[in-house]
Amino acid sequence: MTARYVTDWTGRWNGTTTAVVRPADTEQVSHVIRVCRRAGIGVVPQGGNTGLVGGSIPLHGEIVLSLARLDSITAVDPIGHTIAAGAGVTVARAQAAAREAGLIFGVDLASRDSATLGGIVATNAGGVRVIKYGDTRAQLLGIEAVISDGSVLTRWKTFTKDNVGYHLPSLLAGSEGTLAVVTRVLMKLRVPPPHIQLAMAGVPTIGSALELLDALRRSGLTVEAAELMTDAGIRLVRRHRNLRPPLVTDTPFLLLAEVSGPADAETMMLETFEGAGDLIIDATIEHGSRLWGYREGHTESINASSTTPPVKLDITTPLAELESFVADLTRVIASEFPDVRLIFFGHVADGNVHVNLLDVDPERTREITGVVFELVAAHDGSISAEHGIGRSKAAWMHLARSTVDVEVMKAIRHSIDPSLILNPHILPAARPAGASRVAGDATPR
Ligand code: 2HG
Ligand code: ZN
Repeated sequence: MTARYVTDWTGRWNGTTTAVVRPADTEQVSHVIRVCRRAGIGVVPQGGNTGLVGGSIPLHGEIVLSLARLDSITAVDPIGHTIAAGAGVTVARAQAAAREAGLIFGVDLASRDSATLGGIVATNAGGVRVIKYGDTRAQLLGIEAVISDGSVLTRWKTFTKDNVGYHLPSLLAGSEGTLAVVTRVLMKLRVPPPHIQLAMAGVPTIGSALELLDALRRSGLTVEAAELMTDAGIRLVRRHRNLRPPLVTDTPFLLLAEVSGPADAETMMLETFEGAGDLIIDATIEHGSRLWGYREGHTESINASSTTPPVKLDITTPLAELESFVADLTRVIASEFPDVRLIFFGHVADGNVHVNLLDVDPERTREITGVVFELVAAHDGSISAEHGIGRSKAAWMHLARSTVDVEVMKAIRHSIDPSLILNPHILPAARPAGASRVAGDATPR
């Protein structure tokens, strides 16, 4: 009965729980939190369970608090461009509601049919539209959330200009369920861009992909999305989804670019490509979404192909470091882990690469993760671009945050959740104040 709540999508994170609680509204969420706090029981909030870092899995027997039933869209404002909805509403439903009002929702990601608004806020999810609209935090105007004593925090203004003290919605965004349980969200909607154009360009190097992207940005077109893929990744997706090659010529790297602009956007894109000379080996410019299938098929194809649960590390480097980071990564994996297959892809304009390691001996997961993260740090990058820290990256926080930074985070957490009830084993925490020891207890590891 509880199986789908205690295992993540990749099969890498498996937990146990004594109970999955599915409250119907904010009041019931508050009641559950009060009971758990009194009993000293840890609670793992869960949305669509599409996270990739083990952040919503009860790895220490915690109670699972599913927000799936908080699934109503209460308002879409076609003039003020906002949507108000429960935490359990999926991204796909928010997108459809926005479309009905002639608008768009600023977050898009392949897991849109399962990922929920509460989940994307709690993890500050990224996705393919960050280049245009920013991350989930940038879409968030207001929030309703239950804190660890059961009280309800509501910050709910339909406008951006509201400079009264700390911006708590921003603090909760990306807190991975450790500061409060998100129950409702108020988010921005956007005006759809005119004339969308999609292209796939086969390029010889990562450097040429970046130069081409720069040329598109300077051409007067607006880049809506820019995704980097490799020949190896495309082959995997083609096999899994039975697709023909996207281009006539095989190329080492591929750049999927979605742009918008005036009525002659297609001509502008064509001219930019023609002016790009040696940066491009082969390209196709299309209407429709067919080309997105090659990109969106990556995660599922990798999962299906790897003989062990894939090790998924989503990282960022400065754009200037991206090419040398990938070169170092490729060399180190080939020499130290010759049996491991490396597939990377990602949101290239943000410097965000999804490093996927296939066929990793589970005994060596920690070792290979450390090797990749040390390289990321050496290239001045971030160990978590968009998926969060969860369980999978907790041991490497020091590579990304200073001691003072971590202590400030702990102090904030301790002041809001002194008994350490909320997702107790995620992110660093100070010692809980007098917590009792029960299933899913609040002892930090
Ligand atoms: C994406 O961009 C997601 O598709 C998943 O962030 C990335 O599977 C991955 O590694
Ligand atoms: Zn991503």
